[in-house]
Amino acid sequence: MKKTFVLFFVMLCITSAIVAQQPYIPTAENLKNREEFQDMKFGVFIHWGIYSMMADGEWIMNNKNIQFEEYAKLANGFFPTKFDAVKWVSDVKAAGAKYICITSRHHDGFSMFGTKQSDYNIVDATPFGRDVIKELADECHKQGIKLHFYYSLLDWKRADYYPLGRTGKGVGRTETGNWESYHKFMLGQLTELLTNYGEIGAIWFDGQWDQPADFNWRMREIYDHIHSIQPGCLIINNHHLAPAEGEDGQTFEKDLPGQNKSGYSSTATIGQLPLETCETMNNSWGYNITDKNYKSEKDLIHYIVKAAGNNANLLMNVGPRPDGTFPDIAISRYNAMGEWLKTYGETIYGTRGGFIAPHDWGVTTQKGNKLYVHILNLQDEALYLPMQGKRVVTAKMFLDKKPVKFTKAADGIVLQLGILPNETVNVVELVLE
Ligand code: FHN
Repeated sequence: MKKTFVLFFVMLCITSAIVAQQPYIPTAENLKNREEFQDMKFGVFIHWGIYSMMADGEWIMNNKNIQFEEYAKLANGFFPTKFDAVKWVSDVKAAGAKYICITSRHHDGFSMFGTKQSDYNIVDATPFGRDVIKELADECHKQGIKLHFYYSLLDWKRADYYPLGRTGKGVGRTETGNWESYHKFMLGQLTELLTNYGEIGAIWFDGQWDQPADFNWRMREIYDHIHSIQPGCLIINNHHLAPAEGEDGQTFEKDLPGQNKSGYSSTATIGQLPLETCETMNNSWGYNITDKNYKSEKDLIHYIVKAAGNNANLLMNVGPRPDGTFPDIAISRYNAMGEWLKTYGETIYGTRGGFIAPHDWGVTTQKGNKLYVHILNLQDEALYLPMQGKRVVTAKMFLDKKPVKFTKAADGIVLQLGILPNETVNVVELVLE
């Protein structure tokens, strides 16, 4: 009897291991969505939650060691009188962005959508009582903006998020929880997010880094669950690592792919999946009333160009105020990006990183037989381009279509610009044979 049981147990382990190792085969719809995702090039990231009321970023609960029972009372005062999904989506469109990624639940554990898995959510726990995610989803579908959900894997409130991770140690959780219950809670919420809000472009996970590297999050089960509900939904996990089986995209936090200025990306080797870089417009994700350190219009435009030249999308963040409005300065910066994209969108949307690698002077993007040379920083009136055996038929300034002279050089050409480039971005359009 004992022998049979041991044999059964061993077989079960082997079967589970085999099942767990099955390669993920994305559906045709998923592959198509990956292409469309890459074509969109620009998205707006939204960090909004009850933390916005304290106007000091989304980590305030952890940073100030606010006890979770006390923090939860913030929900009683959350009433964003000016929240207007129509205005948000219109602002996003004016920015030239094609998708929104919004925090459905951040590390504080508060759900910004109507969930039946816990009453700690915007519908049940605030006097506002409206499902803002539903209103946003409806408006996104109406205005043709794709919707992605940020979803925190870690939770600073729930007792069943146990073992506790390396953050949120001072928020007063003392109970020892039960991971199975937390896992079920997450699956339940993901089911809701993928059934109650129409087609979802992506689930964007965050927080895996809270647990040790060998911790078993059972991510593959979570990924398969998502794909069983919406096979076309992309899965992106901001784990700061190389992509894992079951994922559909790779994001880099505050870094272009291959860089590690942020310190997050040291082990994030570039994989084969569609790429994205997420960045703050000032230095904060959630609303921070004292953070006026906004990037300039020029820097933001350069960032979208550099992302595209690095074959990545840009996901540029805004932290709405507690009343539900975007800070004025954020709107004005987004508008500037949108204005630039009205003229130069053709050189960004639908492109892929050009075959000429990014340089200090700028980057290239490519679509069909056109190569767009984005000059961002050049101290000369001429520019050498290594053409890797490709023949250039014509070269002209993208803006006014004036021809640009070029001469042949070893393994490439030299563009004779005739002036020092002085636009925010000087784009030369090359037609290749
Ligand atoms: O801790 C979060 C942070 O609050 C924010 O959501 C960013 C967005 O990329 N991700 C985490 C830090 O890696």
